[in-house]
Amino acid sequence: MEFLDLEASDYESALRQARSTYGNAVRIHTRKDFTKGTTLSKHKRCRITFYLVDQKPLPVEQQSEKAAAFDAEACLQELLASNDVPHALHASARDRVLVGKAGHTQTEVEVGLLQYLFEGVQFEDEIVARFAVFVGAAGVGKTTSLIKTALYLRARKARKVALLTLDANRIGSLGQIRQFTREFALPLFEASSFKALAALMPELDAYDHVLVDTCAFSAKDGEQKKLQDALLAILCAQECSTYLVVGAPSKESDLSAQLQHFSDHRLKAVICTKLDETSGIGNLLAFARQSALPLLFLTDGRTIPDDFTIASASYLMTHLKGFSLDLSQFFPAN
Ligand SMILES: Nc1nc2c(ncn2[C@@H]2O[C@H](COP(=O)(O)OP(=O)(O)O)[C@@H](O)[C@H]2O)c(=O)[nH]1
Ligand SMILES: [Mg+2]
Repeated sequence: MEFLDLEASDYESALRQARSTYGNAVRIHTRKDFTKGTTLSKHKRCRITFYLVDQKPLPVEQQSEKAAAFDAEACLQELLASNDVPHALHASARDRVLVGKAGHTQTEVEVGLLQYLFEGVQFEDEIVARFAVFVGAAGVGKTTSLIKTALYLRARKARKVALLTLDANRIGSLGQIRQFTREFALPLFEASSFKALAALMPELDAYDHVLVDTCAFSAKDGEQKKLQDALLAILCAQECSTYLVVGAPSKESDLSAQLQHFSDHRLKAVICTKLDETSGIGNLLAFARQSALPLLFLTDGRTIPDDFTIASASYLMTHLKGFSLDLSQFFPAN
């Protein structure tokens, strides 16, 4: 299959341009939103990667044969597989989508599956609490997302934001967050003891939001984990929300294991990273529904601050594969 790229000012324009050249044969593979230009004159761009499906018109008699021969079951199975929907859900998806009558059309199958996939998936678009703690497995993208979130709150919401790391004992991670905060001129506070945290509290009062970076300790790091949990308890006695950061390429069972692992924290919402590295979002949607936690932010690349967006059904739909419908019509872009 050949993939084509096209860049425009936004997703809708890119899609329109692709359609004006290739008609309804266009199927979106991935979408990338980014900004171009210098600090003084930045403008938003969107690059779509798409492929074409065979749209040769059939003679009228073949068209009706084809319509009669449309295999709804096979179509559904293909969509479930190409979007990495967990196998455990295939039977319930089939029951929901193909229920009621024989001879479903392709549109009915696709609309039914969309409804099934997004049913119960909740979204949130704001950080309200003063302390926002990011927890999640090592390497999932907590620190990177923390910086992107801080820049988003500062630039788009005009909030006064500081970063606080409780990960101050590990030289590598401390170096990384110091470098980022220097580069983006964000205030950074470091605390790895009660005394240090207590001393910082009056200064932290000056900020609308303090975003808190943590370290993912395993069971064998018992003492360090206890200390971090105790420091977090001090913050959570204040106005505090905890966000679980997960990676989109993980299987639904691994995502659920992460949820279990961090269940001691009262989780407010999920931030999902690495959408650019996943082959399908079925696992993520299944997890979002099953966890009953809203999705807050999504990231789809390493670039700070560009590869970051507020979670929405319209954005996630651009990561679905194999649909013939124009998915942009289902959920207008934010
Ligand atoms: N491809 C991709 N890489 C990411 C994304 N977010 C973070 N990363 C990379 O993942 C690695 C670990 O990120 P980091 O923020 O240090 O993870 P942490 O250990 O959870 O704090 C780094 O190399 C990041 O550049 C993303 O959305 N997409
Ligand atoms: Mg980190």
